[in-house]
This record gives sequence, structure tokens and C-alpha cells, in this order.
Amino acid sequence: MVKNFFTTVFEENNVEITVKNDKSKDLCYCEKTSRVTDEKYILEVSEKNGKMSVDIVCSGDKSEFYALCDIAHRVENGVLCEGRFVCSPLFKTRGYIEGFYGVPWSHEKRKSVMLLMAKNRMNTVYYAPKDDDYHRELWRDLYPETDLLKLKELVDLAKENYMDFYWCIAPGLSMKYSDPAEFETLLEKTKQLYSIGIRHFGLLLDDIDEELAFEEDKAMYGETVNAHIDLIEKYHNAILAMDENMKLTICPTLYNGVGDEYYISKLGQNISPLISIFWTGKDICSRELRSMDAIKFVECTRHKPLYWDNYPVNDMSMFNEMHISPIINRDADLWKYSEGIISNCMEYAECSKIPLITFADYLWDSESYDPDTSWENAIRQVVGKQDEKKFIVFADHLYISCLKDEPSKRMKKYFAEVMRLLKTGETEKAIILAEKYIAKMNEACDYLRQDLPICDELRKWSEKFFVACEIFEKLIAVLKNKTDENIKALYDAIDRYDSMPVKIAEEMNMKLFLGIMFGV
Ligand code: LTM
Repeated sequence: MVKNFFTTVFEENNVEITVKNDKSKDLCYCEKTSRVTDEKYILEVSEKNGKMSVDIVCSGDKSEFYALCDIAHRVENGVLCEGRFVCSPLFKTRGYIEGFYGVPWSHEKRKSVMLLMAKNRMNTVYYAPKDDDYHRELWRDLYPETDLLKLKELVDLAKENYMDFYWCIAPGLSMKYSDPAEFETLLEKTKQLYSIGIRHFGLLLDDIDEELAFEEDKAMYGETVNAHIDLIEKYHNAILAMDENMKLTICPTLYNGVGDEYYISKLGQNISPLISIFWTGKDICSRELRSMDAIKFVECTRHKPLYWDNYPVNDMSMFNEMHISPIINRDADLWKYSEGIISNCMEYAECSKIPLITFADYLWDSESYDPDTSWENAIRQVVGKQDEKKFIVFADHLYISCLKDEPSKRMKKYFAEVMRLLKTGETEKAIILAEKYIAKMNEACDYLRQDLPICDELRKWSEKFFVACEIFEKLIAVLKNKTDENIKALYDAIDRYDSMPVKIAEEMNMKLFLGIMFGV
């Protein structure tokens, strides 16, 4: 499927590709990151008789796949140019997790997100939907055959697309750590997943009681951290006994903070250095991730953090927000002090793709990452070139999240100019500019009214955007003709808008407009 995609792109754009295998140090080692790698490639691009030709030099299938993804991307964006490009990622682990509360993604959505993220050169996917009962509530029960077959399909797809597929289990809601039968049950379940090809496991102990629940556990371990160390170590040894290449990631019960807290530093220091530890940063939803904080974490736990980045997730108290803006405020040199970043998604799979692509860009090359360019690239990939501009007008209105309070620069500039004109009494000019903007908003509305998966996911937010559009239209009517009837119609629309609980970004501007016009 992916191969077909490449062939079509290259044929349609008259690009010739040759591949040369080279297993020398030049291709298997990255000086900058000091890592042995199977992800590095060199592109030698030249133009011969009006035809672009690209020689790929790479060490194997994975780097060849990344090279093809890269070339296809350059071709589609019209930026394939002559030169020699040496490419390898800065972050070692680049991925996403289905780790939210809410309706788990459908099987089809899972496949579609995985394919897209593989094409954007992410290399890891974690399966941990909080509301898949077999992952958490019913962790003891084996998957029914039909569910298992679907998981197998995902594992196979991940392999074909060079992604490590981590299947996670979260037994902490009810497990009696001191009971050997409970551990055996955990292993039985693990063996079921092993049987379908899973070699990467996650043991998640987040969002459970910090205190031990059973008297037997208290008697045996005294403290929760001792029970967790014992469970993690036993589990790690058991899976290594099944297969020495197995990988384990754990999520501690305390998963945010400074890293020097008693629980996490003791846990980190007493589990194998081969185990990866999830960490969400200073906060559960961290506005920023700083290298200095990662360094502290390493000092205290003797593990580099593997960030579980709670963006774009919008579950629990965030359910009225739609997080489609790009990832920001992660240090450019964080790759040196962390294992990588795993982005926790929204239950809205289509919408999640947009910020996920910006994560992929940041993780591949955080040092030249530009959020705005990456965001436009992401929107282009998800909604298509033909609708990109329309979508951005709406997306600008959702440019708010736990990461920042500022609206989008583009929108801010527009509104600032309209307001300036109103303030200086240049009402005519203000109206012309506002009408131009409303025309764009209306085009966005036409796009959003379609029966497309992404539009369905956005319905709650687009309904409010439609009302915002009405308000702007009624505002212009008032500017043109300040009758009681026009003013009432405007206020009615504003009341309707205010009664809608979802968050979009232009409330602020609305109030400013009214302030200028009516002095309220
Ligand atoms: O962040 C972690 C480790 N666990 C949970 C997530 O499952 C949840 O999606 C996010 C956001 O609400 N918060 C958590 O604490």
C-alpha cells in the first residue's frame, strides 16, 4: 500500500529513484547523536534533462523507507532541489500513545494513524486506551479471538512500517502485588500478546491509588514503591526469559514533578537501566519541557526520561477544548537528555493527526523545527492541498490549548488592523477588511459542513464557529446601520454563542469589538 503510494508520487512527478546500499560507518552511525542507527540516509539529488533524479544511499530497509518518505514529501511540497542531504533523526524514540480516557479509536482509525505517522518517520506506537477493558479494568481476562486478530493486524502493520508496537497493560487498579497467582495471571495475558508477535510491552501504573490497598501487600512491602519495584523487576525478568530482545516501558504512579521525589528516585534507582520510564514533565499536561529538568531527572533516577507528552490529549476536564495547534515549548536540545517523546492523543483520531505530524517534525529535527511551517504542512497532509487554506481559517480559531493562551498570529494581526481602523474612525475601511475576513470564514464553514470524518469530529467546535460567523455579519450590519433591530440581532447571536460551552479562540476579540463600538 505504502509502496504504491510512493510509485504514484514519483511517476506523476517524473522523479527517478535509485537505491544504493552501504553498510559502512558513514551510514550506520550518527556523529552528532553518537548513536548507531538504522535510520540514516543520504539523498543525492540532481537534475538531468529536466528530470529530477535522486540517488538514495542507505544501510537497509528502514532507512530506505524513510528516504522514500522524505523524497515524496519534498516532491509533494515542491521543494525537491539539487544537492546532497545527509539525514538522520535527533530523537531516538519518536511516537504516539493511544492513552486517553474516552472512546477508544476504531480499528480502521488505528491503522490510518499508524500509516500516516510511519510516513512522517515516527518509529513507535503505544497501545494503551484507558477504556479498553482488557487493558485496565479487566486486565486479568484474555482477549477474545476477534479482538486478538485485530491486534495482530496492528502488530503486523507496525512491523511492515518499521514501527515498534508497544502493547500496554495497567493492572494497578486491583492487583494484589504479593499474590504469586496474580503475577501468573499477568504473565498468561502477556503470553497471549506474545503469541501474536508483540515484543514490546508497557506496564502502566498511572492513575491508581498511591497507597497499597491490601493488608498482605502492606505486610510484605511496607511502601507502594517497594511493591512496584518488585513487580516491575519480576515482570522484566519474566519477559526477558521469554525472549531476550523484549523491551519494557513502565509508567510510574508518580509520573510528573521534578524527578527528585522519593517514590520516583527510589523506583528509578532500583529497576534495570534497560527499562524505559515514562514521565510527563513538571506537570501532568506540561506547558514546556526543558532540558534542565530532564538532566535533574537523569541525576535522580539514573534513567533518561521517556516523555509521555500530554498533548494533544483533551480528555477529562479538557473535553471542551480541541487541540489541533502545533507542539511548542519543547527545548531544541531535549534529544540529548531524554529517550524520546510519546505524544498522548485525543479520542478524535483524525484531528490528532495534525499535532502528531508536528511532533514528528520536531522529533526528527528539533533544532530546525518551526511550529508554523510544520503546522501548515500537517494541515496540508490531513485535509489536502485543495482545502488547506479554508481549513486554516477555522484552525486559527482553535489555536489555544494548555500550551499557550495567545491566539494565532495571523488572526491577531487581522483583528488588530480592523480594530485600529475602528478606533481611528475609518469605519468604511474596517468594514471592507472585516467583510473580506467573513468571506474566508464562510468558505471555511462550507468545508466544515461536509460529511467527512474530520468534519464530524469537529462538529461541536464548528457549530460555535458558525455562530461566530453570524456575529461578525451582524456586527457589520450594525456598523453600517445602527438600528435597535440590528443591535438586538447581534446580542441574540452573542447570547447563543456564550451559551455554547466548547472553547474557540475569538471570544476575546468579540468583546473587544463590542467595547470599541459601544463602550461596554
Ligand atoms: O498522563 C498519564 C500518565 N496518565 C493519564 C492519561 O491517561 C490522561 O490521558 C492524561 C490527560 O488527562 N492524564 C493522565 O494523568
